[in-house]
Amino acid sequence: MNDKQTLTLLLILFLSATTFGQVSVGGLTCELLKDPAGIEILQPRLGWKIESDQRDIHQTAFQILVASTAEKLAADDADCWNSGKIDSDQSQLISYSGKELQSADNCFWKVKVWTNKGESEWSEPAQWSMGLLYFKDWRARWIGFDKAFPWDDDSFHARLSARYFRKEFNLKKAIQEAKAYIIGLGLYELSLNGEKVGESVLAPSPTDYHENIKYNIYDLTDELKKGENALGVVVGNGRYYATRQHYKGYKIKNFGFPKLLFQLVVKYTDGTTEYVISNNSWKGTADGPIRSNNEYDGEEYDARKEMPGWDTVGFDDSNWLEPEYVEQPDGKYEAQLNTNMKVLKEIKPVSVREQSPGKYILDLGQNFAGWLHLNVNGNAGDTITMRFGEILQDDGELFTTNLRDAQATAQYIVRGAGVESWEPKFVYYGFRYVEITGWPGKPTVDDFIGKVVSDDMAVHGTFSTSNAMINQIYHNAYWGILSNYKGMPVDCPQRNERQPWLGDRTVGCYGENFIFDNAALYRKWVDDIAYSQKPDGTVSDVAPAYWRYYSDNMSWCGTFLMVADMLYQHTGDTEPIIKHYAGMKKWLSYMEARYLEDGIMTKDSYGDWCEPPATIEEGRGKSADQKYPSALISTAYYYHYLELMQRFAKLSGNEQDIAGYQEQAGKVKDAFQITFYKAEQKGYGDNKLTENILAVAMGLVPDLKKEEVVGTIVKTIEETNNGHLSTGVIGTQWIMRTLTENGHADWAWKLATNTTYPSWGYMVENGATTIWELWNGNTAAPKMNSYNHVMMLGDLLIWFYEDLAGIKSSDQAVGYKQIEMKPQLIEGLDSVNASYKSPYGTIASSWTKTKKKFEWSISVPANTSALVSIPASSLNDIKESGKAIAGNAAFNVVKTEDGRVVLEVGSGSYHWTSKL
Ligand code: RAM
Repeated sequence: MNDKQTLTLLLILFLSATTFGQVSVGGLTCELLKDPAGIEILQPRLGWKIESDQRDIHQTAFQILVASTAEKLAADDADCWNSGKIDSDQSQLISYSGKELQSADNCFWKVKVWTNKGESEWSEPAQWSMGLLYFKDWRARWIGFDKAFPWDDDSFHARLSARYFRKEFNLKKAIQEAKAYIIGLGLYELSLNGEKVGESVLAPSPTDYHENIKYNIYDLTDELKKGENALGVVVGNGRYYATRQHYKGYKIKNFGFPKLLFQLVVKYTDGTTEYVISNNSWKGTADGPIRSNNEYDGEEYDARKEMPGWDTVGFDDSNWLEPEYVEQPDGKYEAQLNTNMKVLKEIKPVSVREQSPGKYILDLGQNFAGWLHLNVNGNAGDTITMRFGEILQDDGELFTTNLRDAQATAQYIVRGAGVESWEPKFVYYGFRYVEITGWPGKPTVDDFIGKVVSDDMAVHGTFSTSNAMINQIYHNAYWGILSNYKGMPVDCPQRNERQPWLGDRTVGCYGENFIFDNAALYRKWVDDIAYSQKPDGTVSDVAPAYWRYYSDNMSWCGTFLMVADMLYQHTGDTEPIIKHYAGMKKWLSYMEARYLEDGIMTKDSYGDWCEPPATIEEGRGKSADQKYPSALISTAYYYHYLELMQRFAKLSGNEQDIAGYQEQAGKVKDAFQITFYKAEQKGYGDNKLTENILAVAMGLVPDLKKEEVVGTIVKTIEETNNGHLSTGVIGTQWIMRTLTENGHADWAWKLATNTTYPSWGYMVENGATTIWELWNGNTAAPKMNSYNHVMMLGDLLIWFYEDLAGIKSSDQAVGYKQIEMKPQLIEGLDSVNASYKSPYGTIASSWTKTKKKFEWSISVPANTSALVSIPASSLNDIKESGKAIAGNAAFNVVKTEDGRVVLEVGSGSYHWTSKL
């Protein structure tokens, strides 16, 4: 080989190495989840992320291999599906279309991509498993005790002990695979040979058990041993045995006594299968240490009743009972694809002090949902009582009036065996402070750990700014949202409510997604909402409908559509829209048939719920529980839904409906203008801030009048409200974006940074570590006064990410296939640093501003593009990584307007600087 040939060969080797090295593929998902167990659709959708340190990466083709075992996949033996090389830029939501999948199948898969800058290696393998697709797949029987025991008390504050079940069994052959399927209602904890299985707590996710029930799957292949094994299951009440019994004429749904369905499927290496199922060969007792467990009232534990070794082989269960075969619940069984709750964090208390002799107040320093772990050394029978609350009274006592009749108490009776550790299993508390009485000796902070218990959700956004108040509000939002994810989004975690109210999340769910990967939870929730729908079309205000509230209104019930839309916008998933289109259409028709009069939706329930009283004094001591139904609000939302339905009709293949919705929207818009517009006040209805904001936000204002209505909005904020908002739940959902879109980001900023009433900052100034239910939460009548409610966040988080950080999905290519990056420059805000894990990869935006210069680092994931709006009066004022960009073909100039240059860029990291 001569020199030239050697050089050519080296060059070829180098080029092929770099072609591979440039692009890799990972982050594999099935149905947008990592390695899910229990998929129940036959064509699950697959996705992946492409990584590269090169810019402008586009996928041009992909190939997927799916095999029934990990070994087959490793050998490229794709016995389920080999897609072949498919030319496509799609890297999310690609439907499996291989061999027909069966119940409990395992699928191992990998993917390889081709891009404009080379191809990847095969990805690391990922997997999913199928759920039990047919009722006949369940061989187990429901067991339980359909009665109260002498120590139980089924009066109003129902007290029921936990039910314990156990089973020993022998596995005679070598195990190839073992999977357990379990439904423990309301809540269960599973253990095997004395060890808790998995990290879930308070499982499964709650549903309306008349409609559907979630089962969990555990892979026990590694935990089971050949020979003798023992299973233990403790079952608690959850929402199944309702927190309140005999609530005469009241709304609460009760389902019955706790019960269990369990099935272990063991496949031996010789090809045979063995089942261990719940039946009357199990043993059970209700006389264990958990004497009572009630979500509102708390858990009582008598350590003297512990049964050491009850879930291990050889335990003497001769005095345990034979469980009864109990009626199976009505709901259909579904694999739970949203995550269970888990202990997510531990909090060390900040202080403990003696309030009065023997009564201690422990401060955790943060309001949150979860429980307290304790270590205690006492005498048998010592009874420790812990009461939980969110704030203290002026005299330092625990404040519990706002819990209404929720007793929110934990009781621990000491066993007397040296240092004992305990935490509850089947309840949670919403609290920052704990009152402790009956402690043997004097407690110290080291005796306690706060355990934060919420859905195990990935945090996929980060956000911080140069403004300390904004950062604190973000912190409070984070903790508030986390506290209220309980397998469903509840309104509050502390009082005798904790209901998944639809109206609290209408827009909030969209903002929350910037912080938490909540898509699986909201996919479940949109199903919960659909299950709440009655045959006539009405949808509940609370879903799952534990409370029977069917008050018929647009702003709460329409969350049905809004959640499906949020999932579509953030993840590109049309499935919830397709699945529920018929139900949404039915609900709208139902509302129209009953309440539509000449284009006006006359029925509303809550109005602009929890609107702030004009001053603190005006609202002092007053109950906020006032409803002011408003046809303006319901009509504005109705119009918005008619617009959404046009889009949904298209996305779900119901094009024939589009014209009807369009025509109807036109009529409603006209009727809205005629009915509500008042020329003399240059605004709508009673000229309230919320009314004018809705008119603008929903696109109901004729073009010629828009400027003056926006003027009225600003005037209300500036003059009437002295620089504050005056919106309740409804107006706050749109206020920040409406101001910003209409050229008043500065006013949005003022509202966001206010520290006087009413504002988020006012809450912070008054000690809030979460978000309050009421703007005047510290002075209103305490009956309805939660200190951990998320509904007042409105569209604030959306504004933080979309408008301050400039991370927004384009609605032309949803799910962040195309990203719009347009940070607002606001006087007083000097820097923002944010990131968001989109389906395609992490989007980052970090900027700083001085009087003369704007500096901005961004990351755009591979296989997406971004429209980047850089503040600069001309292209010549912009540099990227220190180099002028004028004349560089890599940067496609889309437009120059309003002091901004808008470029279209491909994936990669960029560092922009511009002259201001
Ligand atoms: C209350 C809660 C909830 C709200 C309903 C209307 O009980 O505050 O958040 O949605 O009322």
